[in-house]
Amino acid sequence: MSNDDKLTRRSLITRLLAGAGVLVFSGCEKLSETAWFPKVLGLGEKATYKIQRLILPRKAMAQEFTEADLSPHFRSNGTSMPDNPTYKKLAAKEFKHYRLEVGGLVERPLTLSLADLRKLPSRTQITRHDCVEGWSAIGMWKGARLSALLEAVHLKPNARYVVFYCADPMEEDGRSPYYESVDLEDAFHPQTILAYELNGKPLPIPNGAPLRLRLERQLGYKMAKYVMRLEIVEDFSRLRGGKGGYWEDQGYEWYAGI
Ligand SMILES: Nc1nc2c(c(=O)[nH]1)N[C@H]1C(S)=C(S)[C@@H](COP(=O)(O)O)O[C@H]1N2
Ligand SMILES: [Mo]
Repeated sequence: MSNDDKLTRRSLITRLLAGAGVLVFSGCEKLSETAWFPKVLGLGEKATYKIQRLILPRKAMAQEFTEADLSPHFRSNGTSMPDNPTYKKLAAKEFKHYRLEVGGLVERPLTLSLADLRKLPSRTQITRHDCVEGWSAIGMWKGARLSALLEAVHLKPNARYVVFYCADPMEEDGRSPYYESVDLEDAFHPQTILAYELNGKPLPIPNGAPLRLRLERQLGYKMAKYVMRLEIVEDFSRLRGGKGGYWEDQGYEWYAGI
């Protein structure tokens, strides 16, 4: 890259930061408003991701609410009952035989029951869920801190992303499940939890029982429900569509920042 190129890029980023700052700090509530931001600027998702990282302090917390703010009903979106015989058997026994598998680039692969997950350090948070389809809901989530789980498995030095594989098949062949991924920075964020409770009760099936990801600084589609397996990877090259998630493979942003 020539010096001129560098200068142009730098001033472009400065201008983007100024513009984005207005969006981020003017209390922009609607996701649709952030959804167009990268598109209007004509930049790819990598730029958006980098800019998000520049604007927001690395450990910025998503807003939290009080019990008075809870939505009377937390709706379900996407799958509300996985069409998967193995899942249905687990559900019939109230997930007593459910096991979360954690593997990939780890020194100590683990298999955890719900009781094991409940023994991990937990966090409870009242947050707003924003779906790209234009609805929001506030719920109280309790779950295991993903950071605690990742510390327990001892990541290998080349570990970069956590991939979440779900129980719901997304194609008629019944084989390709819903899946998602996050980088380690988001994985270790204090509000990133594997939730097993919603509003003080075991997570209902329509909302992802027995375990779903809460990733509060990103959009709803990142928050994998019916999580069965975690795989730690270095890149997405061996994942199905190579883009890091079911919706990403159809063209959605990988970093769905709010
Ligand atoms: N496994 C799985 N996870 C999923 C989905 C899905 O269809 N299957 N839908 C996503 C979308 S688009 C949203 S908005 C939220 C919906 O969560 P809810 O059903 O608890 O409202 O889950 C996300 N995670
Ligand atoms: Mo969504």
